[in-house]
Amino acid sequence: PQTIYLSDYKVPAYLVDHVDLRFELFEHGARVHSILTVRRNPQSDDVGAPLVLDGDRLVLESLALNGTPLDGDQYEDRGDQLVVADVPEQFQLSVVTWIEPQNNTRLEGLYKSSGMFCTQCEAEGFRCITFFPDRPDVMARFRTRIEADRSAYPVLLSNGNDIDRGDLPDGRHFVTWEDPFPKPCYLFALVAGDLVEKRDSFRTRSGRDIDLRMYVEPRNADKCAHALDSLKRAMRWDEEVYGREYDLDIFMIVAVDDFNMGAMENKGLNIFNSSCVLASQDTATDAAYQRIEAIVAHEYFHNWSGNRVTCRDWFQLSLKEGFTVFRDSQFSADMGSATVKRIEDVTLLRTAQFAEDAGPMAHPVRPSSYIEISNFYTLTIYEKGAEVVRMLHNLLGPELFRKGSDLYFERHDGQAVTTDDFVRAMEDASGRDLSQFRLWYEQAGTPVLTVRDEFDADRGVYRLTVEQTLPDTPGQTDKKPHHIPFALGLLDRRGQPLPLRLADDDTEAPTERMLELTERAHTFEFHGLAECPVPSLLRNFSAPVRLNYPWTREQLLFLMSHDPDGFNRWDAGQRLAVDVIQSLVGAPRDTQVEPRLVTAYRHLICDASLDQALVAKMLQLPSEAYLIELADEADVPAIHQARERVLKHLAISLRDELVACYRRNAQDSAYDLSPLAIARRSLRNTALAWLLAINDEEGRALAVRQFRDADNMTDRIGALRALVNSDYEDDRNQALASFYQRYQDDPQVVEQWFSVQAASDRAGQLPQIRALLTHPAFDWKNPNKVRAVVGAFAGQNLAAFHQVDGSGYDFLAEQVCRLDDSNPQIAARLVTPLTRWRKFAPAYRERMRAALERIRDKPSLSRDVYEVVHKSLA
Ligand code: B3K
Ligand code: ZN
Repeated sequence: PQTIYLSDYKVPAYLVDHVDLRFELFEHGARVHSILTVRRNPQSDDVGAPLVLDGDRLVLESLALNGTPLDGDQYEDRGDQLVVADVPEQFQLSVVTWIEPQNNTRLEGLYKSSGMFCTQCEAEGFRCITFFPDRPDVMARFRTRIEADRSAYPVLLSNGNDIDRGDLPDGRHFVTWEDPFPKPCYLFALVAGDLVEKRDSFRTRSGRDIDLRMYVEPRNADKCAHALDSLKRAMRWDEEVYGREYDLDIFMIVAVDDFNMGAMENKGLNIFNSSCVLASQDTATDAAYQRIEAIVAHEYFHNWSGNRVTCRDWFQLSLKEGFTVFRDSQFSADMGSATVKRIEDVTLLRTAQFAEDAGPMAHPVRPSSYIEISNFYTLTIYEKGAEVVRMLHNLLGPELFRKGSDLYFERHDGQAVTTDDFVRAMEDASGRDLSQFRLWYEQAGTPVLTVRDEFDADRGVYRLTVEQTLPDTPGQTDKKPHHIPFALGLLDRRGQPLPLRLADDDTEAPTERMLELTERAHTFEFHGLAECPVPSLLRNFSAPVRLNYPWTREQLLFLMSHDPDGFNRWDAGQRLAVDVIQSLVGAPRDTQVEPRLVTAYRHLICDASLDQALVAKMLQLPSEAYLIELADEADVPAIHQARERVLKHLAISLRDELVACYRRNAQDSAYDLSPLAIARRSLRNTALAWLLAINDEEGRALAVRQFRDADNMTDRIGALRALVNSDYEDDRNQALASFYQRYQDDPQVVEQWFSVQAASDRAGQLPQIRALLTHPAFDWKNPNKVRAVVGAFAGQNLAAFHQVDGSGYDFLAEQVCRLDDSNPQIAARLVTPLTRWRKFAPAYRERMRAALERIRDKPSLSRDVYEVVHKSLA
């Protein structure tokens, strides 16, 4: 396979102003008629270039230029390209292709999902529908006519406004849609199906009424309210916080069961994975409700950050994704607990993105090459990209940042631009020099900050030295220092914030500062201090870096209860727990568990005056995945055991407190989704999980009762999970059977049922995983089911996956090879755990590598899997 380089970028030789599409949809295939209005690009110096259109698995039925059919010698159909030499300055090209959506298992282009037709065109799916210059800097106006059988497909949707509809012979009908906004073809969408429509409306701040419509299969009609409410909140928020108003008269959301990712921001017609949009109290957990709100907002926000202003090429993907993730995380922070949202984002970043950045697939936020762009929808592009935008927000402050985003949208509306254009708008609006900051887009790898300090009691000066180092990553060494916003505060021994005087005469000093690091090392001096302070560093995680400071356990305990920065309170607790667990890895069985950890957790559980949402997070021990990420050479069973030991020790020591916590947080009012109600559900389910981890009989009774009586999915599945992870085998099996019985007709709940088992080291050992794969509800064609079983096993059930005989790795390799032919995008994602092979102790490492080699040796490997496997082994 060929590598594509950013440095090879050239403006398109031809532009397409208008696309006229007509789809004839049948059960045995679809005919696509396309009329492109094309002209030479005046900006291109490629004079006389042939017209080159992309295509993938298309059957070309006819081709005409300005109405005249072309002979076979006037064009060349190369399979993945259609080349027409000798074209005039301006012309119309008519292309007819035949495709087979019913056989499309890759879920790219036009395909069928539970009886309906739908599309996924980002990044390069439009070329699976018709021949087209499939690149985001070609922006055209689309008109789309869809024709299909009226009774099987009463609903026919595409982007924009419906301008015409009517009947056709043979029980068929058509609807025509017109999108007035020029867009890249990756934003094209089509849906045809027997769907019910839920309507709502939104009045914009300028007084326009927008028609909101959600389309779902009839059985899901009662699961739309949350998405529609979330949408309205997002629309209002984007007006208030970014000054962005919606632009079309209709906004549509469609739910489909078979979808490669979470959702897609097609202009005016967002398509969602059912699991990321459908919710009811009985079927969706709190986490699902929050995920839905965030994703609905994310896709909606793309209407400006992505659609109105789009990417010039796919190397710029983070331009829209990093910015939009930042926007949706600000939104979620505003809708619920801001501290909890930050904790969740940082947990994902530090666990998974840091691991990616330290592994063989590490790449900059703006990559400089790729083989398959689908492989670059990564945590680095999304989450680190969002952190980069957040750092701009930290450096500029909210007002100048808003000035910058206004300028960006105004300057580039209707254009396809680059991350550099984004930074320039921020620069121009703020007057700040961001040239060094741009390195965040170019250099891969997570910077490491090492902090040292000393106190000069005679002078009352506290000296803080911060050094940054940048690890090498594939193809990048000797990196330059980054421009890093570094938020900090200092606390006195009673936990009071101290003024941060950078000079002796600094009288009005603030108690928190956003310092800026630009050199390899900086020393800051804080004056006028009577005692040595405790530093609170990198507050609210002001930059995506690894932070090293020689904290004592004393200091961490102090910060856990005193830091005014909620994020850092949580972080101090995590660092303490990590330290305690790490000190037990491989240690003799009788090594003591730090008694102060128990005291600290007791305080968290018992002090009802604390922010319960934060407490619920602070009680979560660092995950195995995070502990592995922190290890140099991970011994997974030893890490698993050490973590289990700490958890059980806490549960035994705090057994009565946990029972009291459970009872105090029992449901006492109607179900609601306030942050407090969510926190209380989280607390009672944590209490249950811990009690069952130590086979507590009372805990068992509580779990069985909660499982039976719960009026919401968070509690029902919380109890199920606790039982599944316990030694009470009969209760586990009964609960699993009754849960399945109750929800077998709801695919989104069955997914959860699969993943509770696959992620459990009790219910998810290899033979049980294999049994799940042959369960009647399992479906290889449905990515959610594959993720729920294979993904959850390899990504969450780490002790079961990392078997020293390599059987877990061989199992994964087998499933990757099996999926590679039918859905290469999903297959390539599943490889991820194996790509980290260098991280593990030698016996594991070698077997992981062997599994990768087996995948590599599969005949006719997809480009997607090829890239991941070859880069991992390089
Ligand atoms: N833009 C889409 C992702 C498309 C992935 C294509 N393989 C969803 C999103 O980020 O909003
Ligand atoms: Zn996105």
